[in-house]
Amino acid sequence: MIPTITAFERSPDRGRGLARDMRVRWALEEAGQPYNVRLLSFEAMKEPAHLALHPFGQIPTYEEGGLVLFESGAIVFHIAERHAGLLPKDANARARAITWMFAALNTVEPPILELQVAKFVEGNESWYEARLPLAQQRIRARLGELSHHLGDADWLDGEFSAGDLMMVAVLLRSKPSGILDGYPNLAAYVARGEARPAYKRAFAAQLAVFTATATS
Ligand code: GTB
Repeated sequence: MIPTITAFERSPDRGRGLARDMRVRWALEEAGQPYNVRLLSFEAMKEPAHLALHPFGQIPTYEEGGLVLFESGAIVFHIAERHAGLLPKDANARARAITWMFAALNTVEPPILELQVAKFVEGNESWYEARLPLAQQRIRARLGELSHHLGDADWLDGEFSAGDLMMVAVLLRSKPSGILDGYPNLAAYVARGEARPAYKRAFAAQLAVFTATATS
């Protein structure tokens, strides 16, 4: 059964791989699984047909036979559990890889997201500029700790895993602000993720959507 995922018809990031369908596409590519994509406008995401799949009216979703999932972390975990290549066989190593998925989503992503949301939603507020240094400081604290942990290793815990996939996807969101450049080992870690053939295929697929819809 070929799964169907949802993605932005016209992504606000202009197809630079920052929307959350990218991590699902990447996981499917790592697993060697074909997939279909249903593109949604912002209006369609809030209509009953999509709300029946995603209670918060967002992308991505994942449909496979009778199974419907939302939340990029849950979807990547589902893919990683069912296909080889994203989770180690050893039970303890597997648990650690899953821990890194949670760390990416629950500990590293929130401060990165806070800065992005501030820019998009609060950029015109009088207090916007005053709030930036603290928001940036919170990101630097997390990246500093992560950088210390990674050291000169290629991946967070041995072989590449779904934990790295999720961490790289999250760190990519700190790239446009320039903050990632302050941590050369993390920048190199992200570059290693981006260099993976599966990442490149996923990136090209979501960029092709933007290119096609921008010119149509
Ligand atoms: N926790 C959920 C998950 O991980 O799946 C969050 C899902 C989510 O935030 N989806 C966003 C969405 O559907 C798209 S990815 N937003 C529409 C809405 O909530 O109405 C977030 C995103 C959007 C744009 C950029 N960008 O332009 O750089 C990056 C990320």
